Formats: sequence, structure tokens, C-alpha cells
Amino acid sequence: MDLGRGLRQALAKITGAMVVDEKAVKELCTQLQRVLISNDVNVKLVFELTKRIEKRALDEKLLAGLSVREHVVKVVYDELVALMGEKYEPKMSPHKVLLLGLYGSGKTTSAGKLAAFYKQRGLSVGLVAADVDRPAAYEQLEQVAKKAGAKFYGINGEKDVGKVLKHCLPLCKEDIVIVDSSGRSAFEGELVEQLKLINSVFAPDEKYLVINADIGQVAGRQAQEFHDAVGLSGVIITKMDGSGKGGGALSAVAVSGAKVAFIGVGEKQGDLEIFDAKKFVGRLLGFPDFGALLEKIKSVADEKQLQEDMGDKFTIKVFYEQLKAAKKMGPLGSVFSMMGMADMPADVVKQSEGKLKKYECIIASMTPKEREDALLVKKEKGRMERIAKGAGVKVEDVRELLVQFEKMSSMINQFKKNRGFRKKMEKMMKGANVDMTKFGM
Ligand SMILES: Nc1nc2c(ncn2[C@@H]2O[C@H](COP(=O)(O)OP(=O)(O)OP(=O)(O)O)[C@@H](O)[C@H]2O)c(=O)[nH]1
Ligand SMILES: [Mg+2]
Repeated sequence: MDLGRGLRQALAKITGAMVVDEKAVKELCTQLQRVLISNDVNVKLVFELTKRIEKRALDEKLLAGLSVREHVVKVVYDELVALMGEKYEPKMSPHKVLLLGLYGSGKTTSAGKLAAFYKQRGLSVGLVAADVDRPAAYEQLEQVAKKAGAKFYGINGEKDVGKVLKHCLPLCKEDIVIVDSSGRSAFEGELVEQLKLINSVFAPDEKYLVINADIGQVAGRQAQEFHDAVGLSGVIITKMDGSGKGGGALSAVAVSGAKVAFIGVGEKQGDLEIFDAKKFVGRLLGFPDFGALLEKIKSVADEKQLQEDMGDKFTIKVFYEQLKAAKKMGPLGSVFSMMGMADMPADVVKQSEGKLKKYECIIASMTPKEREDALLVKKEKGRMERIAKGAGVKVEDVRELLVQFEKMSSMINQFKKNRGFRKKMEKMMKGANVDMTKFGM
């Protein structure tokens, strides 16, 4: 399962739970374990993490202004951030970079990404082709350099890496000089020898090991081996976009003592991010800004507001209000999943601002009766045409609004069914003389 989605669903257990008690926290921890282990996070790390979460969630004093629910979410967030590492601060002054790593890990691609990264920040960049083993490595880097607007250095066909460097390095006058080195299928002596040679001739300021996220927790051991052999200043984890093991790779590198410096999130040169655990976890949970997250939980999980928002009947009018409010809240899908609902249908979430405007016009040309009863519009084609004309849009636009409305409507109904279940449970709890307010309800 996708890590973000899995974590959001686990947290929804708490934000949507009837009572936030020991049982709910334990259930949350069990689900977190499942999600993290399936993302290849080391089992021991996962158990330590959930033990801490359980203890802190249940024993720690509540911070002023936080409900039990928010407290638990905050603890999970804090602990996930600690698990994934810290924030990297790349040098922004002129310096020399060596990229190293196994075959296909993404060294050459990352060289281009780094070149683009520094170019964008106003520094000139030179790329040096020091992969003397892989056929066509020279041409590949040459193209990458051209795309990034970087200078390119190399000797085509030269197999002696020492010669390449001795020839090229004196020519490099750029602020940032990046050397792309050869890969191997595994960590081994010959590669280490070559890296040591590059190390002594080039004397890089930064040595980044490039690792493919797909290797998951093995990344920790690999970072350790390379660090012991040649010393590392950081790790670049690539293919975070397509891997189900990114969490495993990140956490393993974090415990190995090496720092994750950048992450690759796609094949394009712009797909590189400076690693920042807080930002990363915030985004996984659907909220780049954690303060904002707490605010949202507060407003969204507020029972009364939920009642008001949803009303007894889900009408087009309510739909539009919700869509507008949710747009303001940011990543809509996650808000709903925080409330204990599944992630929203993706195409409902992706309504653009322009669409919203269009919807506004359509809804404005509906009669109050139509706004209360969408079926009326659906049943009578004449109404649809009238509305479209009044709003200055196409009939298809009206139809599309209705489709989106129906999608939401059926989701809300599902949720309401759960709420019926909730009410029943509340009654049962009352019968058993359990005071739910004690649990933060
Ligand atoms: N989706 C995705 N693909 C990536 C990323 N980084 C690299 N790739 C792809 O991974 C493949 C290998 O990348 P390279 O940069 O050639 O890897 P390398 O480490 O230089 O490989 P060798 O020179 O053979 O050792 C290419 O197809 C890249 O497009 C990433 O962050 N996301
Ligand atoms: Mg390469």
C-alpha cells in the first residue's frame, strides 16, 4: 500500500474513532505497524516506534489546547519525523560533488538534477564524466549536461579514470563541479579502489551515495559500507515516486548515521527535493504544515460542525459549500480520510478553481427547488438546458456537476451509515455506564 495513504488511513482510525482510549491507540499502533512493515521499515524499528507512540499517547500530559485526539496525532507525527531523519542543508557556495553508487541507482540522472538545482539558484555547474566502465556513459552525461545548461567535461572512450580527471579537472571553472562515477552490481573492492582514486585526485567537498528506494531497508547497510570505505556526506534516495519501499530506505539510512540529503521523485531534472523529514511526513499525512493540520482536525472532527455541514439531506447547495470549504483546506482527500472516511474520489478532489467558478454559475441559475432536489434536474432535460443557458455553460457542464454531486452523495451516505453505527455504539456505551466525555468525545 502507498505509504501516505496507509498512514492517513491509520490516523483516520483515531480522528474518526468514537472514543480515543487505550484500545483505539493500540489499534492505531497495530495498523501503523502493518503499513510501515509493508513499506519495508525494519521490524525492530517499527516496534520501538509504536511502543513509544503508545506510551506517549497514553501517558504524556496534554499540551494546552490539544484534545486527546490531536495529542495522539501529534505524537504520531513527531515519531514519524524522528524515524525518517532530519533536514538537510545543502551548501550554496561553490563546491565539488562526487556521486557514487551501484548500477542503475540514478547517479547520472541525479547529476543532471543537481546541475539544474544549482543552475536555478544562480550557480554555474560543470559535469565530469568519470564513469569509464559503462558503454555510452559519456554520451548520456553529455546530454544530461546540455539539458541542464551545464558545462560538460570528459574524454570519450578513455578507460583510465585517473587520466580523465587529470585532464578535465583543471579545465573546470564552474562554481559547482559534479563528478559522475561508475556503478557496480554490488559493493566490492574494485569499486572502492576506483572511488579512493577519485577521492584523492578530485578531493570532493560532498560525497553523495545514490540509492534506489526500491532496495528498502537494505539502504542502511549499503550506506554504512560506503561510508566506512570512502566516507559519505549524504545519501540521495531516488525513485521515491514509484517505490513502495521509500519509508524503509529513508528510516534505514537515518539509523545508519548517514544523512538523507536529497530525494529523487521522478525522472525529470526538476524532480529533486532537498530532504526535510518534517515536510516529508507532513506531506505523507496530507498536510505540509503541521500547525494547519491540527487546526483542521479541530474544525473537521468537531461533531457539531459535522452535523451542520452535512445537514439531514445532502443537497447540491451543501455540496457546493463543502467543495468550497474543502478547497480552502488544501488536500481535500486527506481531510476526509482524517475524518474516518476513505480518501475522496480523485476526480472530485481535482476540481480546479475555474471549475468551481463554473459550478457557482450553474448553481446560481438553479431554482431553490432544484438546489434541494438534484433529481429534478436529472429527470427533465429541459431544466438542464435552461440552467446551462442561464449560466452561460454547456449542458455537459451541468451534467458533470450532477455526476460529481452524486459521487459525493453516495460517499456521504456511506459515512452516514457509519454514523448510525456510531450512535448505536454510543447508546450501548451509555447503557454500560461509560462516560464518553472522559475519552475526549
Ligand atoms: N521514476 C524515477 N526514475 C528515476 C529516478 N532517478 C533515476 N531514475 C531512472 O533510473 C534509471 C537509471 O538512472 P541512471 O541515472 O542512468 O542510473 P546510474 O546510477 O547512472 O546507472 P549506471 O550508470 O548504469 O550505474 C533511468 O531510467 C532514470 O530515468 C527517480 O527519482 N524517479
Ligand atoms: Mg550512470
